[in-house]
Amino acid sequence: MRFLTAGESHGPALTGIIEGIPAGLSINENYINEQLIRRQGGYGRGGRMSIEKDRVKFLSGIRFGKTTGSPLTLIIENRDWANWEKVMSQQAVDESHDREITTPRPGHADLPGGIKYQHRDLRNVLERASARETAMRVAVGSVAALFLEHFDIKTVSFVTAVGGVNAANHTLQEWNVAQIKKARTSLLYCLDSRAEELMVERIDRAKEEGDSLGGVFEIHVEGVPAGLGSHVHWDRRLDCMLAGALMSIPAIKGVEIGLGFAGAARKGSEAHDELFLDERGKIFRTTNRAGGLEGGITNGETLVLRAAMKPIPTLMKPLSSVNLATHALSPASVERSDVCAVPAASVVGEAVVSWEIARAFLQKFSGDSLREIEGAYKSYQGLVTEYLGENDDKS
Ligand code: EPS
Repeated sequence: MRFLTAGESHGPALTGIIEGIPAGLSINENYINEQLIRRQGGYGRGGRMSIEKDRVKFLSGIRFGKTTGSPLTLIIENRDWANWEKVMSQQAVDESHDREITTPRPGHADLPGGIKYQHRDLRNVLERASARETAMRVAVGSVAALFLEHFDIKTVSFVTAVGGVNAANHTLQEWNVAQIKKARTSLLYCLDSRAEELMVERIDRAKEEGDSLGGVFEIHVEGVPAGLGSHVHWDRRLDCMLAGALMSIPAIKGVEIGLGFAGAARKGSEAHDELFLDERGKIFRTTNRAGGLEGGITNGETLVLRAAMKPIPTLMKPLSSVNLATHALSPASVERSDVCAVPAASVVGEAVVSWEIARAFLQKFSGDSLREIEGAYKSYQGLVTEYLGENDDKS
C-alpha cells in the first residue's frame, strides 16, 4: 500500500493517489470529511480556515460505495485559489504581482529549500512546504482508518501540552478510546479542562505579542493485534515506521513511544511491563510502559505515541533574517498563519499513524479483497489464542 500527494497551498487543489487498498472496503465520505473538519479546527488557527471548507472528492477506485481494488484518486479543492490565481498562475506571468518572497523565515523550509531548488522567489518553496498538504494526508489516513475500523482497530489523539502548559497525567484505564474521543469537543482537543484554560490564555497572549506556540499531542491505537512489524530487520521495526511517519508532519521535532524519554531515567525494574497470569491462565500486564511495542513488534497492548510540535515559524513580529535579493539584514517575511496548530497536528498524527498500522496489517494479512484479508486475520487470531494457551479452561 502506498500513496502520493500533490498540490500547492494556494494552488487549485490538493490531490492524493492511494494504491493497494483492497477491494470491498466501504468508503464513508462523511467520516473522511469529519476528520477534515477536525483538522481545520482547534483554538489558535488563522484566517485561512475561515476560507476553506475542506471536503474530499473521489475521482477513481470506488463503485457503489465500495473500493474496487483500483487506485483511489482523492481531491480537496482550495477555495482560496480564487484569490491567488494570478500569483500562482501556471502559465501567464503576472507582472503586477508584488508577492515575491526573498526574506526567509527562520525555522521554515524557505532558506534550505531555496538553496536546494535554486529559487529566488521563496514562494516556490513555501507553497509546497505549507502544512496545507496535511489536509490530503488526513483524507488518505482516514481511508486507512476506515480499513482498520473494519477490524476493530481504532486510532485516537488528544493534546497534552501547549506553550509549556501540561495537561494532567492519566492512565490507560482512565482514558480509553471512548474517553479520549470526548477531547474532540474541547477547544484544544485536550482532556484536562483546567490546563486547557491556561493554554488558551497562552495562545491569546502569544497572538497579542505576534508570536506562535507549539505543544505535544498523544496518539493511542486500540485493538492492534500482537505481531505487526518485525525484529528481524531494521526497516521492518514498526517503531521506526511510526516515528518516521510522525516526523514527516511539518513542525514535528520529537517522537516518543510509551515511556519515551522518561524511560531513560528509570531502572530496568521500573521501565518494563511484567507478565502475570489471571485465575483462568490468561497472560496479562498491569502497565504499558513499552507503548504496545517490543522489539519493533506490536505486543497486543494499546499503542501509545507522542509527538512534539515546534511553534510555527511564521511570526507576526518577525525574527531577524536576511533579504536574499538585497543582501541586507531584514525582518523575516510575514504570511498569514496560525498562532497554534497543535490540535490540527494531532488529527494529522492520527491519520499518519492509521496509515502505518494499516500498511503493517496488510503486509501481514495481505490480500486483494477484504474477504481474503478477513480469512487470513481470523486464522492468525486462532493461532495466537492457541499459542498463548488461552483455549485451555484452567479455572
Ligand atoms: C494551513 C494553511 C495555511 C496556514 C498553515 C496551515 O494557510 P495560509 O498559508 O494560506 O494562511 O494556515 O500553514 C502554515 C502555518 C505553514 O507554515 O505553512 C492548513 O491548511 O493547515
